[in-house]
Amino acid sequence: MSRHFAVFGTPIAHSLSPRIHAAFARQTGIALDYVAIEAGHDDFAMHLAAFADNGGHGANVTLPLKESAFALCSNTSERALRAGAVNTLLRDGDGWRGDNTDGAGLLRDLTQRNGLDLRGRRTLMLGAGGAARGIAPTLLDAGIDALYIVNRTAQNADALADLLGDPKRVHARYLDDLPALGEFDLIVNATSATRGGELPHLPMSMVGRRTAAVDLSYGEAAIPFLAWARANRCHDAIDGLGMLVEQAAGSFEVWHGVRPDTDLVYADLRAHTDSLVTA
Ligand code: SKM
Repeated sequence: MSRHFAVFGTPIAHSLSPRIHAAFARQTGIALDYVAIEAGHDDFAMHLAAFADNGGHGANVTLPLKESAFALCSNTSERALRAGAVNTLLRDGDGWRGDNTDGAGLLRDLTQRNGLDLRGRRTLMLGAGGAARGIAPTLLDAGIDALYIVNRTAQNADALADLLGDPKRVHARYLDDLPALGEFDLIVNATSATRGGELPHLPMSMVGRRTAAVDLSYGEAAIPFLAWARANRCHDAIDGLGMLVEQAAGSFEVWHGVRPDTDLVYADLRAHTDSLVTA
């Protein structure tokens, strides 16, 4: 019997999650269907309830719904609780169990696929929304030296810093403070602002000898930040495609108890997105 899965968010038409999960299903011989469902803040709960009524077994949640998803879970994993955000839902009785595989996905991509050692890195994270919340606890656990959170709305940066509860290492700052903050070894763009092609002014003084610049998005959306990283000679410029595949493998494991191999799926997606960007 084929189990039902979906990804919720907006905009969702270009999500690669259906393609990734179909590939994992072929690889593991597990029968499933996985569709993309357009949903915003106003209608997410309604769409999710309809999905559950139709036998929905599990779902991913993306922008801008990760915090709303957290709020409607009947229980959550430890990592979702720390993030206050959920990207993976699993049907649990009459409710949903929430998990978050974003942080582990990013960590795997950076350390295993890209060979980065995160320990001791002075880190800047742009953004304090659902994506930022998912990855911040993992970066701290991976041994980064300090985490500066900078967000257009300073209140959100403060709230995330409070949630993380590590005041010696975590600092919320304003965009205007960037020129005074010195060099960073890791700069993570976790904002969605650059999807609209808008990049805040990022001073060159942030770039040091081994700065790795990482955008959590991929394809067109990652172009402005990665172009800035290359123009300013960052040591590494990494997009979010590898993280996307790894977080999907994490969700797949939560739902099916099997961890799929990600290398071939990543190679397929890389060719696919490169062809779209250069088209
Ligand atoms: O966290 C992931 C989410 O699970 C799926 C997704 C997508 O389909 O684009 C992106 C990320 O937010």
